[in-house]
Amino acid sequence: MDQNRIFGTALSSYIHGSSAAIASILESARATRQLLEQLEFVEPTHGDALRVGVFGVTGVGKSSLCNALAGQDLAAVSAVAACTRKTQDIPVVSYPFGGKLRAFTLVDVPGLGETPARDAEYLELYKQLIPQLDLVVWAIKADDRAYTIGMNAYRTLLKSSRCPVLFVLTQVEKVEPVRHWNSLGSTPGIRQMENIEKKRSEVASAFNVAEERIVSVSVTESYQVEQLRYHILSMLYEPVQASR
Ligand SMILES: Nc1nc2c(ncn2[C@@H]2O[C@H](COP(=O)(O)OP(=O)(O)OP(=O)(O)O)[C@@H](O)[C@H]2O)c(=O)[nH]1
Ligand SMILES: [Mg+2]
Repeated sequence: MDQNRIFGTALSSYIHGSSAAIASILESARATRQLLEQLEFVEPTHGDALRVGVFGVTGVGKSSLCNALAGQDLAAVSAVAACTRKTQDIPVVSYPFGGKLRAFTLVDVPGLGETPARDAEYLELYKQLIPQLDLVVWAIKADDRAYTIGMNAYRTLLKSSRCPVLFVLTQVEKVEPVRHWNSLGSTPGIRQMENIEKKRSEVASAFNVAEERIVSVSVTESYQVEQLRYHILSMLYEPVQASR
């Protein structure tokens, strides 16, 4: 489904003549296909209870992302105030291509940046959690450009940690020009896609991570949520060896 959308957007950019957008959309489709091809997994490398922490600044949509990935509204969400106050385990089960059950647990946590006192408390909470995690999903709101809190926390907690990190740009339908969002296909418009790609590269350089480790998602538009789930699975489970 996501792939069809991507090709739909690529076709539309072809019609409207934006070669940079075509290139980035096709690259995104190629990356998706590569991920999908890896979806026959061998056993987990990290034991049975795979745990994925969802970290980031308050309001970026961590709890909403957890609910979307789990396919159930298990975590409370707020449109107006910092919401999550305690960690919450959220189970996710998946049968990639009708194959073997693949499961992991998302750990939803309170967000950073509310007050200095809360930050101290929550940073300590993140720090205690990291040794129990197999992966951290670090969420950044796509239309946010104030990185200080997130960057400091990431550097302090994870830069030298062995825990892998996957970055997620959330709420990408809010990237300008907002009115270009393609509601019919639920995909970004061409100019939005160009700006999302620029944002990915900016975040890659700010946080010093590879662009391939940054996935863009919109929960309200169900855009690339499936792709994110596959990306998480591919980082948790070893792909089958080419010789098998
Ligand atoms: N437009 C839009 N809004 C979203 C999206 N994802 C989440 N939101 C909204 O963003 C607001 C904050 O979402 P939460 O999931 O509570 O954010 P959070 O990061 O868990 O916040 P804390 O628990 O305070 O750390 C809510 O109003 C959500 O409905 C999205 O993809 N698009
Ligand atoms: Mg929350």
